[in-house]
Amino acid sequence: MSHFLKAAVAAIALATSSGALAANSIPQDLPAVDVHQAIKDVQSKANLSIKFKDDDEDMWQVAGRRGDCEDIVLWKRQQLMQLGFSADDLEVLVLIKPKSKRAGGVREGHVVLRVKSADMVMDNVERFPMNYAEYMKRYDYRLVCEAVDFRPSMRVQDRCRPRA
Ligand SMILES: [Ca+2]
Repeated sequence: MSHFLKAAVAAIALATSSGALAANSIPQDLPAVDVHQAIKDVQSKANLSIKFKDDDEDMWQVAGRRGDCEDIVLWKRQQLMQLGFSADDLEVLVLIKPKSKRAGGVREGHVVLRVKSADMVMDNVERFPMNYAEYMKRYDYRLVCEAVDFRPSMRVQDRCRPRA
């Protein structure tokens, strides 16, 4: 399926599941794709349904009703893939603040989801997705790597794809 078509199907699936569009009223001509709306909807669904709860062991698992930043990212990634976004379009980014204090010998890091095709970042502390460049600038983050291995317990560096 082409990216365009997948995104269109995703937009329809989301509209249908949220009750905004009855299944029998899907038009024959596909509507203008609103990938941004789909991303926004997943973001707000996560904000409403998942309660932030930190874990000391840095375990990566798809959030249920609770989770921390990486768990919520995995949940959003799963949701977007169910809506037709491709795995290649969804980057799990590990970030760090250059000046953050060390806590227990480890500098405070953060994990966010970037949707490459829309150039948007989804962060659990934000109400809405943000443009990637604006986001990085606002928070003064440094990109550590893109995580590509999501098994529950691993060292961060073992999760990462080397970046060119
Ligand atoms: Ca976790």
